[in-house]
Amino acid sequence: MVDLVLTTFDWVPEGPRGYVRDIRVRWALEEAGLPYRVKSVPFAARNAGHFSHQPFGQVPWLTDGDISIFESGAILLHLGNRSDALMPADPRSRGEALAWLFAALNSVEMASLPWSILAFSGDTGDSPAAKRLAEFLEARLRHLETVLAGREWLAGTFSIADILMADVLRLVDRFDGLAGHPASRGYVARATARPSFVKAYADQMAHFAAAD
Ligand SMILES: N[C@@H](CCC(=O)N[C@@H](CS)C(=O)NCC(=O)O)C(=O)O
Repeated sequence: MVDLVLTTFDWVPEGPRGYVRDIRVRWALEEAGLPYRVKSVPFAARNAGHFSHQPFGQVPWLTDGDISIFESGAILLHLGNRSDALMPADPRSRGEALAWLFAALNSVEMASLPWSILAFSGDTGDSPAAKRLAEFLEARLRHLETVLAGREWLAGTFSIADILMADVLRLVDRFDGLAGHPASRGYVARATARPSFVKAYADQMAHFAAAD
């Protein structure tokens, strides 16, 4: 009996394909070797049932039996507690993984997402607001580059912190924001070469293509 059910949209436009956040959950589930099913909700019409699982009408969410969890970070923490493949066992490294998981979301993605939205909409970055956002992100990336130059994975061994950080940086790299940050680029390449990411990516692309 498969208790883990990941819910994502039935379809999204081509632009975000490969970057929809259900990939973080697919990736973690594949790393952990946990069996799961994928369910779809309509992208076009979000109903009350959708909002009862994800209060912002977004995806992903995961159900584990009768537990329903939204927010990709919370979902990965839940899975990290279920599998040693996703979280180091010793308390010191576990603490590091937790800190980097929040850093990925609250220090790096917090800076990268507004920048990515502008890049995605084709903003050339000439306005004062766009320049300010680019500088804000650059400051985060500069410090992260120093960290990543000295280690293979954020908390010693590969963990959910790496899934989140690599996925956040992958979107920055898509718009060439990692130019001048070779260690960060190498980290993204290393993470996305993992068979679990390759499968998660292929599965997401196939899922959305099936609805075209
Ligand atoms: N903080 C949320 C963000 C979720 C999110 O932005 N989901 C996107 C897909 S990647 C979405 O549902 N977008 C549609 C919308 O915002 O209406 C998480 O990490 O789970």
